[in-house]
Parts: sequence; structure tokens; C-alpha cells
Amino acid sequence: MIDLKKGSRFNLKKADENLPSADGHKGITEFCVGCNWGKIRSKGFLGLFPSTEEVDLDLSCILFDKDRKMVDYIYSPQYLPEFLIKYGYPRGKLFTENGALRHSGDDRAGDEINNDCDNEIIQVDLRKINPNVQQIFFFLNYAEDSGDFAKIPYASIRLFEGTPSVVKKVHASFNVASDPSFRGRKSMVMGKLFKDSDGSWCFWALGDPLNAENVCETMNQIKRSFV
Ligand SMILES: [Ca+2]
Ligand SMILES: [Ca+2]
Repeated sequence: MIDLKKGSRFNLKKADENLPSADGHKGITEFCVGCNWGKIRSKGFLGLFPSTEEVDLDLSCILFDKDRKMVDYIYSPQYLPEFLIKYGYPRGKLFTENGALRHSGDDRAGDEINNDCDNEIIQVDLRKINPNVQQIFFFLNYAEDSGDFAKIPYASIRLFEGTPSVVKKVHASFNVASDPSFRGRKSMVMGKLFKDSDGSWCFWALGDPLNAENVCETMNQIKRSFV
């Protein structure tokens, strides 16, 4: 079991060298990045009028080529085109080229009852990624203007081997609701998938909170500081 903390990295090709998959391909080729979170609950006056508040977190990713140019992306199709165009970004979509990365769909509420199931998931198939792609960043945004990760009862983001319905092994996870470094923040970069010098894919667990007000500012900051 590899348990990645902030700042650590691992090579997906070497992660399971002794366990070739059905197609003979060694190492991890299919995995997911998922985010699980719950609605905000308030007890109300004297605990008499409990209520819940929906929480809209958005899991996204952005892909770059060797010249550090953005070549593909996944973010919610619900973002208004007039908002995106102000920052020079195209309309949202849930798939990258060839379906190499696929998003499970926008959850805008969070869990009513605590559970372990991820509310938004990006599935990755390394074998389908365009060879031009060199780096992929996974990031999380709180969609509300007044959002703060610390207000959410639980919110975590993780990378795991398997499919959305079968979690085989968790390799990296961050708890953005309870970790003090995310207090007062509503944006974070979870990790970076990148091609090593020998062409194998590696994952670098970043877990960094960002100073960004929305998804476009998050992508701008990733371009400036991480690519
Ligand atoms: Ca969402
Ligand atoms: Ca859940």
C-alpha cells in the first residue's frame, strides 16, 4: 500500500510491476480522482429548527503539452460561457479527447447522510491519453462566492486505483474540511500527473490551497505557479 502525503510522488508504471493487468500492460493504467463531501448542517435556534445547506464543490482537471500550453480540460458545463470568456476559457465539458479522462457529472448539493462514496469522480485511462500531453493537474473549487472548505462537515479528495464502483487501493488523499491549511480557502490543487523522462506516468501529491476566487482564477494560478 502506497500512502502518499503532500509532496510525495510515485511512478504508476512501477507501482504494481508484478501484477500485469488483463491486457498485459504492467503498472497502473486505470485510476480515479474522487471527491466526497457533505451538506452543511445547522441546528437552528435552541436546536429546534435544524436545517441543511447545499454545498457545491467542483472537481476539474487541466492538461498541458511539452510547451506548457493548455491542450485539454474538464470542468463543469454549468459554468456560464460569458463568465468563462472573460478569462479566455472555452465552454465546460466532462470528457477529454478519446475519453481518456471522464467526469462523473456535477454534484451541486453534497451528501444528505454521511457516506464514503465520492460525489464527483474523474476516471483516467492512461492508455488513451494523447501522446502530446505531458502534465495533468487535478483541482477542486468551492462554487459559492462565500465558500470556505472549513465550513463543510467533511470533504476529502483522493486518488485511487479502480473504478467509481470498485475502489481497489487509495494512493493519496487530502482532507480539505479539517486540515487547518485549507481554512478560509475555496480552491486547491490536488496533484499533478506527469510523464517522466522514460515516458512513464508519475503522480505528485501536491495538496496545496490556492488564493483563487473561482475556477478560472484557479487555472490561471496553476498555469503561473505549477506548470
Ligand atoms: Ca459540483
Ligand atoms: Ca458522498
